Amino acid sequence: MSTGRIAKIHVHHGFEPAIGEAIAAQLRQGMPEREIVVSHREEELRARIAEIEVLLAFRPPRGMWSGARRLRLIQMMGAGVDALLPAPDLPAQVQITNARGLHGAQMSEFALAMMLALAKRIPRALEQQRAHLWKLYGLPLLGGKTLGILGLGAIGAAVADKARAFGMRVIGTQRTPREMANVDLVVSGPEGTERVLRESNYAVVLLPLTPETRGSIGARELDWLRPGAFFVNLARGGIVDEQALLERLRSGHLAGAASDVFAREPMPPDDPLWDAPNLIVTPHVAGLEPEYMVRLMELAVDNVSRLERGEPLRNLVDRERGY
Ligand code: OXD
Repeated sequence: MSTGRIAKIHVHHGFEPAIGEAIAAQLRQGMPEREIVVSHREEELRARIAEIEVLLAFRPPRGMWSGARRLRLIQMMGAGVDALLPAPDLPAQVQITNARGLHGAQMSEFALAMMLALAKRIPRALEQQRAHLWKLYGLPLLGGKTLGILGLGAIGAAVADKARAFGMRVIGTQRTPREMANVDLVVSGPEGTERVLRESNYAVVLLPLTPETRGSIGARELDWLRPGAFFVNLARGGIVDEQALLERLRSGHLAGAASDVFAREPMPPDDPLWDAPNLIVTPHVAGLEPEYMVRLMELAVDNVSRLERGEPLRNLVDRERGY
């Protein structure tokens, strides 16, 4: 493992320049002795790739790593590494770390916010308010209902804790099932997914996007949900078949859904999902909260120091598994 002082840190968000600048500003405070270089455009990053030792990235461009001769660490800015992996051209010595563990608080609040908004029909209330319309409607409970969480990691655990406070029964899937506080049943594999979906009144997807999970929630899986169920995707658009979701919202099989992530981001203005009945669309914001950049900076500072000292890094990603 190569060690040695790292003088420059490179940042590339690849999606939202303001976020790249925000993390760069934090890094300048957290490691004032190092130079922080931001590349907003892909061409800038490509032009610099041979000199980069440490890169903070969210959506790095594909197929540019063979020239990354000095690269030692890619610290991903989010928990997901699907924008980077698989990367067959990435030199073997490059370590990849992600930001897992930083999202539990804000994403669990967001998951509950979406479940409550759907159950309590907040979009309908706002529509009626805009139309000055006074008309009553029924509102299902969360209490006593079953919440199925696909992908019970750190975020799923935080969602389970909050759902339990609402009196929900919580079940979910995990690659290797282990007992979890506030989760009544943890299962794995395709049979586990089927069981969870069949029993759920509310389903929340929190899986990483990997070759294994891509497209894994299609028409068949959505049909396993009980008629009138609510579906929330906070993971990645590529996991869910969007056409199948649209059809099940149009048919009323699903009473409602919320999605923060889409196959195409930013979602083009002509995408039919914008107008899907009972779908709440949010622009990939569930993981953002004001303190996130500070916590991400602290993780990056720690990992750069560990790298210099030749110590094991935090949040190392398994390249084969893709998370
Ligand atoms: C993430 C995200 O991967 O915010 O963390 O999408």
